[in-house]
Amino acid sequence: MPTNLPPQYFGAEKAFRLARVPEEKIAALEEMLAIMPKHKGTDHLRAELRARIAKLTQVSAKKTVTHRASTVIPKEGIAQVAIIGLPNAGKSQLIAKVTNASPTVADYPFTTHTAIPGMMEFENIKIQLIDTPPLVPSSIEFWLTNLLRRAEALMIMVDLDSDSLVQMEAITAALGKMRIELVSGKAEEEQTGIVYHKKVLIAANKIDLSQTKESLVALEENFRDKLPIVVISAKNGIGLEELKLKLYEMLDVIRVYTKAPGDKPDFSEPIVLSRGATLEDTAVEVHKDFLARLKYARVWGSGKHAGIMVRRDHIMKDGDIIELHI
Ligand SMILES: Nc1nc2c(ncn2[C@@H]2O[C@H](COP(=O)(O)OP(=O)(O)OP(=O)(O)O)[C@@H](O)[C@H]2O)c(=O)[nH]1
Ligand SMILES: [Mg+2]
Repeated sequence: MPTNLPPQYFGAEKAFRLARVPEEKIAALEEMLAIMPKHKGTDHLRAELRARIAKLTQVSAKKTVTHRASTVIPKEGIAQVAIIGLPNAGKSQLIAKVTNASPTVADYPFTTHTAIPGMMEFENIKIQLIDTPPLVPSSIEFWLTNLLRRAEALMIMVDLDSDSLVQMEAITAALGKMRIELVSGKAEEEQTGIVYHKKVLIAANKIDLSQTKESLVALEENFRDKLPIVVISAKNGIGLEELKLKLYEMLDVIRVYTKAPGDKPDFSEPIVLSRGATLEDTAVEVHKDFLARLKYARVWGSGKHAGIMVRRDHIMKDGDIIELHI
């Protein structure tokens, strides 16, 4: 039976081969396990990976007494976005404001010690945001590295109440050590297993405070041309709608709706696809059997189409409505 492993799997496998210490090996194996599709063809391979993780966990437990936190947060919604930043930047405050989670927000640094997921609603979709501990050398553990590498995108929380460039430098240095490189929204993502490319949105927080202008100007002058920036106050709710929109745009996805013949489409349940997805990709999302069974489809939307028949390689556009005929 074919295993149909996605390309990211081979990236994780390469990371495993390059890993030197048990914790790093475990992180790579867990990543491989999380990426691997679950079906009969992969049963054996998944069991093998679990056995290797169990063995390595014993080795690392003998060496260290620290408790190993669970490393993989199951993905929910259309994408997983990790919020990172230095202590006290307002990461937990943002999560508390825009998601259903309620992490502790406090005026002292190093409040957050674990990853806390929360769901953020935007129009008719949900995006999973993950609160993380501050990104300073003392709190970067393997599980955090693994989490950031697995996330679809990152959000950097900059505290405008202190020097934005110093923060950006510290954050990019920490990411560099994790072999994570930031790319602008448009760049092609390539998961080589040596360098992990991540799209990022910079959230410049605490704009409600009075002494923030200098820090914001410096941030914009240095990063505006390279990365998207949104100015917010997580506490007072300023700029949060724009933040949601920019995050959505950065994910570079489209929404397609299905309808049954003679019916109206259901706009509450979009099929979310990467930009450039074809009719075939859409059909598989609806049901895996549709790849073989699809006879033809009709498409409405994209400006000029009105129920025209399209081929399997037809590129879908945002807002398209399709009727699948099997
Ligand atoms: N004035 C102002 N204060 C904020 C804002 N966002 C967060 N804060 C305050 O900043 C402090 C730190 O907020 P947290 O959300 O706990 O920061 P964090 O980034 O999660 O901090 P760590 O968990 O230590 O990494 C708290 O006192 C918040 O009330 C904001 O938009 N404006
Ligand atoms: Mg926190």
